[in-house]
Amino acid sequence: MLYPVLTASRFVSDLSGIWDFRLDNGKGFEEKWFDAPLEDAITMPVPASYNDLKEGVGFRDHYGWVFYQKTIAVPAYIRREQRVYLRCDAVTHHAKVYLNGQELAEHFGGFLPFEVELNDALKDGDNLLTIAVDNVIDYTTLPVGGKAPMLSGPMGGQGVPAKKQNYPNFDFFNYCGITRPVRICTCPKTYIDDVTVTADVADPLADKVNAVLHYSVEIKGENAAAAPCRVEIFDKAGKKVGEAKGTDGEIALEGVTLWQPLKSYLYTVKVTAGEDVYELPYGIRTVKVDGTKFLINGKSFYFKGYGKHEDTFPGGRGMNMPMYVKDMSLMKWQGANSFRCSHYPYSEEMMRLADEEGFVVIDETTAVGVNLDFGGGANFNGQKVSTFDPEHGVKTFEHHKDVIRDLISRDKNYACVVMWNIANEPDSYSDAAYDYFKPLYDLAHELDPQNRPCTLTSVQMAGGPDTDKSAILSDVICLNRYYGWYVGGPDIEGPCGLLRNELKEWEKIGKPLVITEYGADTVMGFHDVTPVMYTEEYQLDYYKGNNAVLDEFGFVVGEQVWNFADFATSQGMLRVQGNKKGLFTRDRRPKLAAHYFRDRWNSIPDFEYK
Ligand code: GCB
Repeated sequence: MLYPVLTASRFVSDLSGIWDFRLDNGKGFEEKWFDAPLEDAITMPVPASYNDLKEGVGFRDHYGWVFYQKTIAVPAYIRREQRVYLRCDAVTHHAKVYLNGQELAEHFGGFLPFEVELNDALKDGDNLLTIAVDNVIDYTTLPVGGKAPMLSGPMGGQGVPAKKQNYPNFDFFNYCGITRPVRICTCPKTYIDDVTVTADVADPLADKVNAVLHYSVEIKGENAAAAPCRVEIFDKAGKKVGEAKGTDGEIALEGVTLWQPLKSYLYTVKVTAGEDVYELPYGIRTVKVDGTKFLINGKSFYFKGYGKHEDTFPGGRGMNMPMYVKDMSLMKWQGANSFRCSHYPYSEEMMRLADEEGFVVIDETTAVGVNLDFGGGANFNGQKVSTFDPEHGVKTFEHHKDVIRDLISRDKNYACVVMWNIANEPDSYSDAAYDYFKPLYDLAHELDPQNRPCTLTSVQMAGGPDTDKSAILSDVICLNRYYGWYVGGPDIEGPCGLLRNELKEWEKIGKPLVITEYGADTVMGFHDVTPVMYTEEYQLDYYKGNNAVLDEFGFVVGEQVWNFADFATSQGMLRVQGNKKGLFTRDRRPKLAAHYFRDRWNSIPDFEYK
């Protein structure tokens, strides 16, 4: 799905601002709140998660539907001349869209965009737009939530009584609402629906790099078949460097500037189809797994960076442009070159910024919590149930396919995306795991026009290559490991020996490996001469111990710490006002270990480290 941009033929009207809002009291649908202005409405910004924006547990932990409302108007001449649609970038997790009381669309999944045609539903003058949002998560949704009575948490919390609960099977707060922009977009009635570009680079290491761009344009609408199509390529200075005609074709470019990690270069692909014009920023680079190396532009790349979250105060998971820019600046300050979109697709603004700034991104689906084994299990009536148990296990497979499809459709053209992460810490070790995941990897490979590597970030419980099905399926092995924290803490030396032993096993299968999570909770300001868990000294020693082991192995091609910054979670015995594993606090103050990584990463080259 194309990102909405202003061009000579397209208009975008951003509906960000204060909307009317009301929590459902269980009667919202019965009383048709979508049919008339909301009574007793309160104010709510869009985009933002609503949870932390008003006081009280009832508000923060509201579990169920809420209603957002806004009056919109679109001039009649635009409605006559153009296709008018609503684009919701992310509504977490389940949305119903109404215009003047009429239901126009329903969408499942809280982190990917959807569009709603408005032309036929819009009337002259004011129109009442209502978006109802549900945050309930269960065994059919991604992320996965537990709904059963007497649950115990992912971190092994105590049982909670059988009442409706906001109960995620993952370790981040279930922020929800309209978290990314809602826009009214217009385009000609015959319009460019999709653009796909790939590049064949003859030799990325040559003095003069030549490339052939392959493009494909999908045109829809009244005169789609007859619309003449032209594609032009402009360099950064705005000079035209190539062009072609037709909806599918090739454009040869000589002496291209490659998109490189931290040295981004974006061309503009300008598509004209009939009256419609669309412009796509596009970076040319290659990605390849070669033996135990991860090659970008033909050179062996070393991932230095983080698992992140979209998590800030007080907007929760709401789009936060200043923080995106600040985070990228801090990452550069630290000498990092990459991050992972843990545990859901990030906003398109963040992806475009990563493309622009040259960060290398591991792009992740919303499949977190596909594992009923945590802390005894987010399980069925208190009894342990295997994740893929046909009757009582997860029922996420079909939705998982949709998410992969929509993610790749949204992000396929970004140069920053070098790998797809199919799931975070799923049950990749039970017998049924292979049958669940194999078709999903196949689907991602098949759908991605660049056929990038696929992986899943594997949980410690999955064990080594003999038990973990990701060993066969993943092009790059990605491990989340907590040696010296959940395993063996407060000892660091002993657990690091276990890490060494485990890596020796993985080394045998001949694939590159990235440690995609390792970390220790650290409360800013806690200090001790003897490293004690939760102090800044402990976090530092933890990382020094683990890194020394990672440096021993040539096939380890990256280290991504958990986490870039502290973040909000559900409450639990192991969570001190949230997860404190950040190198930075939630308001981006560096802990001791942040300075250590700054030294380390600035002395590790992006390429040919090992
Ligand atoms: C993990 C999860 C991540 C958690 C982290 C932790 O393995 O992937 O979501 O936040 O551990 O801190 O426990």
